[in-house]
Amino acid sequence: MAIRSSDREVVRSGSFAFSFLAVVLALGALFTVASNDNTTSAVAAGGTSVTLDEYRINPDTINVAIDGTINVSNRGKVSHNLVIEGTDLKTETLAPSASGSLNVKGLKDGRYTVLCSISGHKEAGMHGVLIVGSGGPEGAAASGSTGRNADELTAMNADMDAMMQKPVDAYVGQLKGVVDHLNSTGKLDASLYKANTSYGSMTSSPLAGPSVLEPKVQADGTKQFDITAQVTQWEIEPGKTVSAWTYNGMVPGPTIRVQPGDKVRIRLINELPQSTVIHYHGVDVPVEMDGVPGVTQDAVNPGDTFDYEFTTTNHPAVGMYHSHHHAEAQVSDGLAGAFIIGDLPAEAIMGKATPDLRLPMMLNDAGTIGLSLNGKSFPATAPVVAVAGQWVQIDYMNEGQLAHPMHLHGIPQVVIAKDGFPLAQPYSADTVMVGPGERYSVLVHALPEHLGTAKDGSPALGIWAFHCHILSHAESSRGMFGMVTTFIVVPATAA
Ligand SMILES: [Cu+2]
Repeated sequence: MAIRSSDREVVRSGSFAFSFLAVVLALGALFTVASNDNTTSAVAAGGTSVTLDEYRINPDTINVAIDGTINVSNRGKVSHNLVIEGTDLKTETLAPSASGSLNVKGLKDGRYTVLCSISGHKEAGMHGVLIVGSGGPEGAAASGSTGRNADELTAMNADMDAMMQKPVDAYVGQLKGVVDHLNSTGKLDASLYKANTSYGSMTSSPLAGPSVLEPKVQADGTKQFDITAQVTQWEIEPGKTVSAWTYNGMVPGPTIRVQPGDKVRIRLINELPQSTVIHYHGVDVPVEMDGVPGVTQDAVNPGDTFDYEFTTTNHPAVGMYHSHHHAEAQVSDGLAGAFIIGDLPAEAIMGKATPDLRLPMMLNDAGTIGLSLNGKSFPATAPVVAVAGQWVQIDYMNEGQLAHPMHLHGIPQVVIAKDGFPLAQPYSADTVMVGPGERYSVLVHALPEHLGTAKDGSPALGIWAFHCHILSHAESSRGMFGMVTTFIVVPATAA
């Protein structure tokens, strides 16, 4: 039985899959076009520059003049080379940071395959197309024994598309239980979301963001939060597990939510192999509690415990708690979480005091965690799900080392606060640039007009791509990865 609004079918898995794939494929197409525009190398008199890293040849379409030279640098962490398939032309094996050059003398006008011949690297993604001169007759090779003809290039493109589809399928697979239930009962049951990666110690649904830590309330009313810093195996994307440095076994750490005027004790238990501290970023605390080793306190040694005690201010805050010791590694590897005091004033916009869903979205781009949203890389990222009519507040928190322009397709983001300070004049944007250390709080109003349309004209799920718009943070020659998710609008009848 399908979902019905009076007698109309409003959600069907077919329309779900169709609209989702349409969105994602359109996104993919956009990225592919932009990527080709941006990464096809120019043919310069001084030679063409190519970089190698894990596991890409950049650009993956290389133009070089007849008898020209390709300058190759290894920017990766392991050795690579660049080989022109079917010829004996190749660079020597380049150690990390090493450079070499490759002269294409003797190659005819045409298209060739380039790759890294070190075992496993081609399969991991290190292959590309080399266009010598004009690319040969009819834009394809047919040139000599080494070029690619049009059929071979078409097959290569089909292979690439199939590879890029795999992460999309893995992402969509997480939603199958929710969609099947919608179709059979007409109701949204987010608990049927089946994440394609392990969330370790996290207790709540990934759809609600990092779980909120319950305090131990003491006799004097103090809210005590026990935070154990420890090394945890964390699955970033399906099949890829890294050594993360975590608070309470999850990335980001559990969200700490308190109210203005609360007496708070954060008990840091250090089970890491290094000293650490906690700094309260964007939260007003006495200087002794500010968590800067050697300045406001001694670093907390492995095996030791430290209590941070303060009374929260009488105004809301959108803060973060994170390491301030060897932080370029400790925070990048996962030691960060949201610290939220109260609610931002937004009644004038929403017509009610609090949003239907409030979701911290932690951005990271470095360390063992890498490019990620709330500790996961696409296709492991969780979507944001809202019923038409609902308001969602997203608190972006950038714990990375780069700025990230967070772009939501289709629905405006109303920016209501910067670093937890309410804006006198909230403004709408489709892309919000979030620099390292910054927090932007935005409201997204899901409306019926943001739903999709099924083939029979009835409303279907509206699935909107939601990603960092630095394209190399979201797309690669292997498909979408990193800072990509979706915002899904569900018909109100399903609530
Ligand atoms: Cu980015």
